[in-house]
Amino acid sequence: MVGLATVFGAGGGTSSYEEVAAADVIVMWGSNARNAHPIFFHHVLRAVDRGARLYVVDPRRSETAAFADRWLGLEVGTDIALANTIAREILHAGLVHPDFVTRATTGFDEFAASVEDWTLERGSAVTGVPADDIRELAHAYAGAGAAQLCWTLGITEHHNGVDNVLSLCNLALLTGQVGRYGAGLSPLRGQNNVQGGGDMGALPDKLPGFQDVADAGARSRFEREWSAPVPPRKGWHLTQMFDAMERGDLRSVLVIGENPARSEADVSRAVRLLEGLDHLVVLDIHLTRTAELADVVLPGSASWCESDGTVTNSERRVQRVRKSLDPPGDARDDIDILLDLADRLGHRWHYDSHEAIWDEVRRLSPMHAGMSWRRLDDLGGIQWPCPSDDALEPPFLHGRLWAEDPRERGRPAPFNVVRHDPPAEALSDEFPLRLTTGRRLDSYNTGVQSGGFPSPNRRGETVDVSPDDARSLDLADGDVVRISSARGTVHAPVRVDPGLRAGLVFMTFHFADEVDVNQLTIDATDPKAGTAEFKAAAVRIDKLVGDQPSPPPSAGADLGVGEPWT
Ligand SMILES: Nc1nc2c(c(=O)[nH]1)N[C@H]1C(S)=C(S)[C@@H](COP(=O)(O)OP(=O)(O)OC[C@H]3O[C@@H](n4cnc5c(=O)[nH]c(N)nc54)[C@H](O)[C@@H]3O)O[C@H]1N2
Ligand SMILES: Nc1nc2c(c(=O)[nH]1)N[C@H]1C(S)=C(S)[C@@H](COP(=O)(O)OP(=O)(O)OC[C@H]3O[C@@H](n4cnc5c(=O)[nH]c(N)nc54)[C@H](O)[C@@H]3O)O[C@H]1N2
Ligand SMILES: [Mo]
Repeated sequence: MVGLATVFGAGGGTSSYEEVAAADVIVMWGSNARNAHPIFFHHVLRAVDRGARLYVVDPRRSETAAFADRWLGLEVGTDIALANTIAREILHAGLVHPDFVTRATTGFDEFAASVEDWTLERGSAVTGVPADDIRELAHAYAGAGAAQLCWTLGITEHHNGVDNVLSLCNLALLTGQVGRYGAGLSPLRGQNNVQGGGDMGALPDKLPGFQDVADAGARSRFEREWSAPVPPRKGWHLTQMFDAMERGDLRSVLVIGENPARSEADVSRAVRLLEGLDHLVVLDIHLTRTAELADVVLPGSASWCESDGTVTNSERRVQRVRKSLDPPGDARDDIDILLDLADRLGHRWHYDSHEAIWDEVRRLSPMHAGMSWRRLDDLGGIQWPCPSDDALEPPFLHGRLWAEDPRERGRPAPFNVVRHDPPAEALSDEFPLRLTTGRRLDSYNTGVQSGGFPSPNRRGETVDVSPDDARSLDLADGDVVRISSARGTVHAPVRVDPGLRAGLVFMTFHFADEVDVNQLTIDATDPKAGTAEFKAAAVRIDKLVGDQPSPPPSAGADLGVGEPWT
């Protein structure tokens, strides 16, 4: 979102799902949507059924790549090299959209000069992708009537995630594949309401509606409504909070609906810092590993179907959720718990209803102003921006960039020079393998919400290795191995995956209570977005011989698709 905001001024996906289904070329870059965004992927497949070409850029031949016309299997962390090579090919093949570049962008000359070294040969050598495949993608993307470029964590979860995003934005600016029906940039959001969280100001430097805390005018509107001062100082990202704990500047933390004692990179450090806090409070619907470390647990908050409110999805569509079940036992709505907390802290927050809370959002966030609950009901959801009661939803963002009149066009979108920058941790003799981590279809994040009930297809954690590495390390399916990085060690059974290239290893973090994968990951973070490099650590694998620690029960025992997970 930081990258998109830098280029276009707004941190949201540009297109609606309907437009994805209408695109002629779709590039899924570092995104395994078949597993992680199945609803969105359904729209991709509708486009494919209509004859759209699908490209997948992923180091693994992922479940999504299985549907692709072409899979570009690059080395982990070489996305900028690939994007710059594609850009140079577009430039040299005369496929730039000259009108769009002249009218709507800045910094073209400097950018064009910066990619001049990225010949197909060099790009292919650095990324490991055949030159013909790079050329094909460049021509298909630039030549498409409407192309969608979609990405997720394979792009963002790197120490240079923002630069990765900027390198993709450059491709859209070169070719004019943005701001038109069907053409756009779609970063898919992770959790169901993570877009909504950002929209409501759950970012260190933003008030609701992406209004800057540094903007005195915006602050004073909130101060009037709230009768309280709004601090102008930028807050901390999650990763900065852990650094602040280490320095002793952060002593007390309230965690709401997050399990950092499992989900943080270099998690032993995270646990040590959480344990060292003066005061840790956890508000969750489950007793998580993080809750076990807490001084106070506020248990049994109501889950999404047990309360009212809104969620916002990846296409910026705000939809209502309604209470359909009573929460069990003493469980209460999260908002009621927060209102009580505010009360104890000496602030009187009073709302008659959930709708009254939403109406406050509409008064303070211009992009939500036209979304009354009534209209949300009538229309079944509305995309932002929706500034007034009669505003019709815009299907896509940044159409202004195509306007003839420079006043309507507004601020041009800058090209950004970005340089190839390999993963923070280089491979070495001690740690010669590249570990990347990610998701499966049938499990969810740290496993808190998916581990507690049986699923017919779920198998426990495995370490997926390439057939080449299995041969050289003398490993077979089910062999329990020790996986180590400079930070920690875990044990897991091997699964040989023909979709992996030599040197690449894959694990999930879904079974973290049995195999705590984030013991291995590195907390190198992007300075601009604060995102950790979950996608690239250096590890070694040792086969266990003789009397070695037995594998964690669920990890070893239920290897094999089709066996119930208990
Ligand atoms: N079933 C299921 N769905 C989920 C979730 C879940 O846990 N389970 N979690 C949700 C959340 S919070 C999120 S954020 C999303 C995440 O959704 P995705 O980002 O699609 O999920 P991941 O599997 O983490 O990573 C995507 C792909 O990035 C690739 N990758 C790794 N390194 C690189 C690289 O250097 N370059 C490129 N181009 N690709 C790379 C991996 O091989 C992987 O296939 O999913 C959401 N949906
Ligand atoms: N190795 C590795 N680690 C990763 C990643 C990776 O790709 N690889 N991905 C990272 C990413 S993208 C993400 S998003 C994080 C996810 O990391 P977390 O957010 O820490 O993991 P979850 O398991 O999704 O935890 C969500 C918690 O919210 C609680 N919850 C659910 N609904 C409600 C509710 O209505 N109210 C309250 N109060 N609580 C609720 C659940 O019980 C659960 O404990 O993990 C990160 N960690
Ligand atoms: Mo996520």
